[in-house]
Order: sequence, then structure tokens, then C-alpha cells
Amino acid sequence: MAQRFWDHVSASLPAVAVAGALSVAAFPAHAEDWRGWNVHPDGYPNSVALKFFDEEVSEKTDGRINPRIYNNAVLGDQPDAIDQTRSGALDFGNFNMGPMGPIVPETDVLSLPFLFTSVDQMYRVMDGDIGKRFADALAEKDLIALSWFGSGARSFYNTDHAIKEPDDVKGLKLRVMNNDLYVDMVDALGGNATPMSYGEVFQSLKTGVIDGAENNFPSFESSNHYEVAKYFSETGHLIIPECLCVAKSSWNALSDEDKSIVRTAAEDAAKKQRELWEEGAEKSREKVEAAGVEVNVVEDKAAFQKRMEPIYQAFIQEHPDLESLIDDIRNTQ
Ligand code: GTR
Repeated sequence: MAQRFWDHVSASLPAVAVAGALSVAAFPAHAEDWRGWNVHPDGYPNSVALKFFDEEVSEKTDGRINPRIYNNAVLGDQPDAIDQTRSGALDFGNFNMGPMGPIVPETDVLSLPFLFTSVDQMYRVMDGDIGKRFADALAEKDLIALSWFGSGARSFYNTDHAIKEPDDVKGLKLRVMNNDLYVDMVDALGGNATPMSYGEVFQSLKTGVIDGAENNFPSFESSNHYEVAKYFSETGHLIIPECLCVAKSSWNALSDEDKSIVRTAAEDAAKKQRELWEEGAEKSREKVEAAGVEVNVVEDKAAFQKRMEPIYQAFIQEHPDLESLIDDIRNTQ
């Protein structure tokens, strides 16, 4: 895929930037060298699992396929990377289903606040028939979802005060991922949502362009947002799965034997990621608390949930065909 990736880069960047990218990334020349996207830094649970995937695939295919994950979103921000993987300019990536919604509407179901009651329930859903249904919807948009990673539960954090009840969100400017459902979610709480790429959040918090954002403990910590936002309130409003997705064109170029090796490696990488997540989330929590972040438990989650009802109503009105999918997820024990 090297040639197509290169064409894409050279078509979209000025010559100086292209020369810079060449010297920084030193793109390998063989067609079987796979380039993968990851937003997180080295050491993050997902990054460790993705590195394992790289090594496992290279080893088990005797070097026929050599995936290499590029951390820290150096290959672009998430919505661009999803597009690039769909077109085959990138070969694989670890994508959150939040920014996937605008491309694969079915996955928007997973961005409905308080849909899942626990991370374990989310795993059970995604590992079963419903997960296959999402994988089919992604495949129609040229993404082959091989396994599902977790990303804990997302909560609000900000620079000003603890959020204990919905009205505490009033007037706060909060960064959200690129999906209108999150804008509606923050609106419903009386805040002002600002969709923005992950990489811009730290500076925006620092300069006061935004007052806060929402994420899980590992991201709050590894992005250094905790250095600026000292109030983390455990609303746990979103539990969103992430895929290890391969570009359809890269997938179709594999032999059946290699497909099976790559799929198994992706499934094993997901197992690893889920294990590492538990431990990592606890460590991140301890680190931010030690750094002076005030973490508060939100007692009355039902009050937040209640504010989300109009979002569900509007969603079902717009996508009547997805109502039974919401019910099926809710009914999964
Ligand atoms: C992280 C997630 C990333 C990205 C990021 C964000 O928790 O793992 O894929 O979606 O949040 O907020 O942009």
C-alpha cells in the first residue's frame, strides 16, 4: 500500500512538508508494509496492544505482512485517519466509534449517552451478534473491524468546579469529539459544546478557549489535560467501543491463511488491551489525584440520564430502523 499512501500524502501537502514527512517517518517501500494509525502515546494500553499486533502479525506471517503502528496521531487527526483507512491510504487503525458516527450512522447508537450500564456489558454486546452487525455496517464503508477494544467510561472535567448535578454544566465550554450527538448531549445539560480534534484540547484548556472536556482517566492523564483541568467528575456518560480496523483493500489482498493470522492477532491484541486497561485506568486515576485533581463521584446519575431523553427521542425519530438495536443492547445482560 506504500504507493497509494504516498500518492495521497504528496497530493495533499506542499513539497516542503512532504520532504519533512519523508525524513521523519521514512516510509518503507514494500507493498506488504502496513501503516497504522493510533492517537495515543507509547505505553498507553492501546499502544502496547497495537505494538503486540504488529509483532505478532510480522512473526506469524514470516514477514509477509509487517504492520507498523504510528502513535500520537502523527498520521493525522482521527476523522482524517478514518477516511484514509477507508480509501486504503492507511492500512489499519484503532478507531473510536464516536468519530465513526458521521460515516457509519449505525455506529451512532454507540454514542448515545448512558446506553451501556457497564464496560463489561459493552464487551458482551460487541463480542456477540450485535458486534457483528456493527462490523457489517463498517465493512460497507470499507473498514474491516477485527476486534473491539475498550475505552472505559468517559466523564466530564473542567478548570472551574466539580460537576455534581446537571446544572453544574451550565455555561461551561466543553470540547467534544466530532459527532453532533455529543453537541446535543452537552446542549441538553446547558453547556456549550465545541467539537475539536484531540490534539488541540490541551492548548485550548490552557488558554481558556474551552473550560473543559470529557474523557476516561488514561486519556485525561496521558494528554496532560489534568495539569490544567483540576476537577474530574465521574459522570461516566459514555462507554464507547473502539475497533481495530483494517482497510478493506489491504484485507482483500491477503490470502485466507494470512487473514486468519491477522484476525487472531487482532483478537489477542484486544484481550491484551482490555487487561491492560483496568490496570492503566487505576494508575492514571492515582496519578491525577496525586497531582491535585479533585475527583468526585456523581451520586445522582439518573438526573443526567433524564436530561438525555430528548436525545433518544430525536434519534429514534430520525432512525426508526435503529430503535430495536437500542433495545437489543439494553436487554443484553
Ligand atoms: C480517547 C480515545 C481516542 C479519542 C480521544 C478523543 O479516549 O481512545 O480514540 O477518541 O479519546 O477524545 O478524541
